[in-house]
Amino acid sequence: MSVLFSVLALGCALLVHQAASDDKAVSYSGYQVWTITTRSNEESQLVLNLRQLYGLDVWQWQEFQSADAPTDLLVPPQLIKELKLKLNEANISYVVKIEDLQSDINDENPKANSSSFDTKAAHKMDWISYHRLDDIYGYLNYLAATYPNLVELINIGTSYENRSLYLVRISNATAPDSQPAVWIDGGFHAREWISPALATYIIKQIVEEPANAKLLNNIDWYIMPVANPDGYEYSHVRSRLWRKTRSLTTSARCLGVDPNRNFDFKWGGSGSSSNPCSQVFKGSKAFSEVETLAYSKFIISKSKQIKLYLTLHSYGQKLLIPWGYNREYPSNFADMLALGNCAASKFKIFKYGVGNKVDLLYRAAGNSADWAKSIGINYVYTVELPTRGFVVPASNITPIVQDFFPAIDVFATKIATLKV
Ligand code: 0X9
Ligand code: ZN
Repeated sequence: MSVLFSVLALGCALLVHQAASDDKAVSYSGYQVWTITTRSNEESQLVLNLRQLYGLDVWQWQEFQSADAPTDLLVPPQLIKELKLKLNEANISYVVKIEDLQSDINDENPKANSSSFDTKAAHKMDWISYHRLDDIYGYLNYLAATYPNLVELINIGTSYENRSLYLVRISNATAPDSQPAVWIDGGFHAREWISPALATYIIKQIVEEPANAKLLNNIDWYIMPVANPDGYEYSHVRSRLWRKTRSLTTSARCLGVDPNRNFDFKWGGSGSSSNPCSQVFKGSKAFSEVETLAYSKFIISKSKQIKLYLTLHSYGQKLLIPWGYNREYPSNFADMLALGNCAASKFKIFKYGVGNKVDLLYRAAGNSADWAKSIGINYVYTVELPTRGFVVPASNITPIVQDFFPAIDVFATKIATLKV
């Protein structure tokens, strides 16, 4: 018991997270990811305390699931021995899911575009490698130039580090804003590279695959593949596990805000932190981040049209339904669940869990999906894509995005029937 108390007293103090020096990428050599499976609430509590004591980055966990739900933890090399000892003492079992994170990072992406070294190509996008922001924006530009009657490139503002915030509108409507619309975003969390890959794949399928032309019947699409471009670039060049934005905070050591805790609905509640060093730092106020503010302003400007909101994250293989600030359910929860289940029934390779966010995950006040629901969007989902961590080989992209795409058809069929 006394151990438990001293651990609790320390609270969420130190964060064992490496800072990137100015010019070099952070190395995760010797870092491991462990999956810990507890068998009772007491064991779960102990793991929670260890997380806080050592400031461990938790990759995946569940707050209210049955006691045996697994937790994925990133374990720095210097803590491996001690943590092993602590878990053994408590008789808690774990498996090493990733032996050496840096070697996974090294093997993640095919080397310098060995795939397409065609300098004459109109764009550099493909779905066999992960792409930098320039390639993604280059592709959006290419589509807008090539299909001017279908694709409009929209700049909704500028990021903290001065990058453009781009999205595309895909529509064949003659009158503007007259049809129901779907919103899709990716790249909220910088390190979740599979999500911009899926968002761009959906764009490609809608725009460039004639077989999907029916998806344009009575629907406008707004798709923003990289909602947090500064973080995304930082995760490519400096620190593969970067999650947040890159703005200055009150702490000189710790930058960035969790964009998915920065929205103006129940902002600052459970599952968010006021510590700038936390991965779930809520920011100095709701919409403190230029990225979330620009995003919210755009969505509000189309809120009468937007009937479906999908925000793409990884990982967990889940379709999550609000609310996420607390264990509560919006009035049309059953309707959202039915549509979510119908969409998920299309997945052939990966079986997704569908349900309320808190039931399936944890509380996360200030998240974007809750906010989207709060401004009146009918169908709102957070998608946790089916990767086995944040770092997975690029060869995983194709099966994941292909398996997902048929769900878009299900959503579209429903949304096309709704009145603006
Ligand atoms: O914590 C998050 O922001 C999301 N998970 S992630 O691993 N992609 O960071 C989940 C947000 C979903 N909402 C709730 N759990 N309430
Ligand atoms: Zn995420």
